[in-house]
Amino acid sequence: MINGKKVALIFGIGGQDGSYLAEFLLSKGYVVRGVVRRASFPNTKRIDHLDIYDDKYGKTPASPFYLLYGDLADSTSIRNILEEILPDEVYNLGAQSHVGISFQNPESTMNFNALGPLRILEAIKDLKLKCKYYQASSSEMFGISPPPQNEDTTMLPISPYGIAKLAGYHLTRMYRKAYGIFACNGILFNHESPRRGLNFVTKKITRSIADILVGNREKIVLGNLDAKRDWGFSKEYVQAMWHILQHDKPDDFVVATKETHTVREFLEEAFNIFGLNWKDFVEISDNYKRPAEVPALLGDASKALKTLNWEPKTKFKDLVRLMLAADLKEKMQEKGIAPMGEDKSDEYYLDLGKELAQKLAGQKKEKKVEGLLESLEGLKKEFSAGVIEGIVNQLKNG
Ligand code: NAP
Ligand code: F7E
Repeated sequence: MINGKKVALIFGIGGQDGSYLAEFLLSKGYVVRGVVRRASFPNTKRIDHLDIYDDKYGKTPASPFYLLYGDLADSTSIRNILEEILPDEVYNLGAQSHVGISFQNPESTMNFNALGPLRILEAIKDLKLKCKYYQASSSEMFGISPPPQNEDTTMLPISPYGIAKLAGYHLTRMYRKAYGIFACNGILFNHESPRRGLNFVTKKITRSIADILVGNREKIVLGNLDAKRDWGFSKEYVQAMWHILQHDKPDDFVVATKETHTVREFLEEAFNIFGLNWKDFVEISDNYKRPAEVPALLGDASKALKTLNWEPKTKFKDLVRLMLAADLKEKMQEKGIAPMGEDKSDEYYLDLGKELAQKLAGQKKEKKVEGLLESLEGLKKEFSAGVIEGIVNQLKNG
């Protein structure tokens, strides 16, 4: 505690969830400290707006917010930070979070995602800290177990990411049971937002549609469209993380919307808003297919609803719209199509997008007609050349 305020320490604060969680905890009056790793190019874009505190207070106990350098692969940094900050709540959101890439980088994924939580928990134990611990566990741990999935579903992961997360999940439970640490798992199903990393499928789709509509690109290249995912809104899911640590006893909770859709349905929903057919814009490449794939996720979050009184409000259709509006806003402002500033509604950008889509459909039609006319010209030439050749041959043969 600092001046009667709870202190939260967030690993992975620069990520999608970390940035929303930091804002949420600050709004609740917490003192927030975040761990970022050194990068050769800024990795704090999502939290730079919180720098206001740095200018005012510096890295002093009085500061509501500041960042420290650390790495989940570096036990020394983790221990030093825990000892210096003496947090009331630790949120471990740091991870190599891309499932596809975990097949290419399995060792570092295991290091950060499995040994990372081990290093934090071991330090909490050794330092005899009285803090609560949140572990960012994942629906990817369910693997090939058929839906719906809840806290009692067998976990059969099939990716290095899922296996590493399952180790983190069990370590969290083990430190709870063996050492009495208030350690909890949030088993979160996919959750997205305008701040989602660019190479996750939802963001890749909404960002590409915005790019297509403003004329930056023509196609989206994707992998498997048949996988089913339960997609929620990150800004709401970080609130569930907090509720999990406020419960009177440490426990594990599924956090999900109880709605599932294929990637194809996401495409349909998004393109339909603009009256466009996704098939005209999507190409499939094996480059984006995984060696093994979780086929279907559908979370049953009844326990969180009953115990924590937590419920998601933003469902699939709203999520698609809010992500599209955010990407359209950014791309339209970049291109000078929409005015700068924050005061326009999502509908404003979606409506502008519909106008651009109509133009695009008109251009596509024109191009198609031009193409057809060109082919007709070609045919005409070939046909007359053929006829002429026939006549010449007939003349030659008497
Ligand atoms: P994200 O945007 O990829 O954020 C992950 C964060 O972890 C980034 O700030 C990253 O820093 C940091 N990080 C990676 N390796 C690190 C290391 N070695 N040391 C210190 N920090 C490191 O992921 P997210 O969507 O916010 O997800 C948050 C957590 O929830 C992750 O653990 C993820 O696996 C888990 N999760 C996510 C979902 C989902 O659908 N979003 C669902 C279930 C569970 P850099 O910017 O430097 O890379
Ligand atoms: O893929 C398919 C892909 O990478 C979703 C992470 O937050 O949620 C996330 O993992 C689906 C998969 O998310 C492309 O094969 C098709 O079936 O957006 P994603 P994910 O793998 O479900 C879990 C719960 C986490 O814990 C993770 O941290 O979409 N897909 N084409 C594609 N996926 C990507 N990324 N790119 C494509 O081009």
